Amino acid sequence: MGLRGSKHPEAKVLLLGLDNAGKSTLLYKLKYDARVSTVATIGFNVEMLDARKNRKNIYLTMWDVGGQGMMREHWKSFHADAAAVVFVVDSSDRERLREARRELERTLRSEQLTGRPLILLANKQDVNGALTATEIADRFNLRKICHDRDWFAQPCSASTGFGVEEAFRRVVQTAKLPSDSGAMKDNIKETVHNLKAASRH
Ligand SMILES: Nc1nc2c(ncn2[C@@H]2O[C@H](COP(=O)(O)OP(=O)(O)OP(=O)(O)O)[C@@H](O)[C@H]2O)c(=O)[nH]1
Ligand SMILES: [Mg+2]
Repeated sequence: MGLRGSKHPEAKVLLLGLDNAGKSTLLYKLKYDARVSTVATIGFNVEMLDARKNRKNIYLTMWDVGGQGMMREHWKSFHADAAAVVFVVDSSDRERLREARRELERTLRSEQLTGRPLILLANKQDVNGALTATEIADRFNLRKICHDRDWFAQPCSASTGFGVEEAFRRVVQTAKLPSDSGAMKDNIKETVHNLKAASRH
């Protein structure tokens, strides 16, 4: 049974990336097809999205975790049972690309994320001078650092909606569904439980 008491399988998807990358903007664009003005996320947002995969209805629980420095220490509390990692990059912020790459590499080293697919979103393509998805994939050396997992680099703009549907399709396509939906049923409760435990130490 799923979270809503439904028998549809659920898959947990992590939205990670530096602060200001556009994760929350993307989440609400996907959920409400609306341009929502955001404030920096202290903590996380979680939304469920309906999708179809292999001719079945599924739910994706999208975890949008704050990207500010102090929040990054908590990213690992969210890693367990992730079906895919979506790493959002501000393609117009060349000065922080190195920092973004470092955080991505750190994330991919997590044992709990072994073999999980990566979808790199080259966001803010509407900004003049933004790097392309291919340029970012090259600068991050994705071919090498993702040699042991599926990956895809997708250009998008969470503000205008350009590339957002395509990005979602890629996530659904590559997400590794749990073979038994029961294994995922308490994923929100479990993650919150882990977070509470981590904050006590
Ligand atoms: N031009 C442009 N601005 C965007 C785009 N996506 C997000 N933004 C803007 O970038 C800023 C940060 O967006 P957020 O979605 O709050 O960023 P975030 O990744 O959730 O940041 P944290 O919560 O701090 O981790 C906001 O002012 C957004 O309006 C985009 O595609 N194009
Ligand atoms: Mg946010």
